[in-house]
Amino acid sequence: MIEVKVVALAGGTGSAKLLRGLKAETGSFTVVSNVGDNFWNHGLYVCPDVDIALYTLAGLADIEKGWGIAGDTYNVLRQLAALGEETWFNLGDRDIATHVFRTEQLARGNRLGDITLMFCERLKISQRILPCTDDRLETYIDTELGPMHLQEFWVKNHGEPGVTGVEYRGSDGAKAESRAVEALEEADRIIFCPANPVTSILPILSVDGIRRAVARSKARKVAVSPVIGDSPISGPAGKLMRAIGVSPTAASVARLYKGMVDVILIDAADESRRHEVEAEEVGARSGSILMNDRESERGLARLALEA
Ligand code: FO1
Repeated sequence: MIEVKVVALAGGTGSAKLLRGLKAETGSFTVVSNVGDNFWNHGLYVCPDVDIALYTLAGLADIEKGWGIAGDTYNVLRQLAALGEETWFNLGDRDIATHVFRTEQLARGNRLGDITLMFCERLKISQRILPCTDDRLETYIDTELGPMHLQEFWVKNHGEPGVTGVEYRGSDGAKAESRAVEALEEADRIIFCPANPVTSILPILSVDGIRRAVARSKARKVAVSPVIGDSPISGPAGKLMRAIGVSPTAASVARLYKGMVDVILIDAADESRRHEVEAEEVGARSGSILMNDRESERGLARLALEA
């Protein structure tokens, strides 16, 4: 076991796999989660990136699907459909319990950070998961059909509309979660999990207090590339990176994280392109970054802990 104070910036499926690897390799760490994909659905507050981290570290996640609880059923959703409601967002029955609990706690005046720590305690998770902010911060995609929330773009419209830009609504006034800031400032190592930079990591860094804490921290800062060659490992990263004017390559990821990270882990297949990353004044290490089983998750966690 390697004992260092580790903070992981996380959002989405790739991140969840690395979190599972980190859990196996180092007992305690703090996750600072994206909240830009949070939204209201059927009167419930849904926090997909917080929840995939919770479910993963509680051993409940449907990690291959990338969201929700393994083996969940969809009775509530079917009944909502029978009542004529829109059910394009597949909330499982057990997953709904999470959103009911969270929504009720918010209605009682509790903050998202405190509620997330309550989940950690009640689901017996020994790591800490914190949202980057308690405030409302939402990723909106500017499309040919007009601006739409990330979930409306990705899930309802299958990521199909043409994209012209991305906005992090609310980021200007969003206050960084205080324990997340403290953890970043005290960290020995900050790991940027492999995730779509545009929809998972940049929204976290759009919170001024988080960005400053990362920049100020004396920690070794390591990012895992979510791209191999010219292809993102999963999801809509390619389309969204191109929409903000960068090509989906490890070098572009380096440019987006410049000044924030010391080194990027790139895949061994990209070894010949290492100089492109280094040209962005970011260090590069190569190794096997694809996670297709528990062993490769642990292997990548070790690389991220040692790079
Ligand atoms: N993604 C989908 O592509 N389709 C879904 O129906 C869907 C449901 C869903 C329910 C709960 C949840 O926490 C996440 C869910 N996701 C679904 C994933 C989510 O849309 C995004 O992949 C994340 O927000 C990106 O990190």
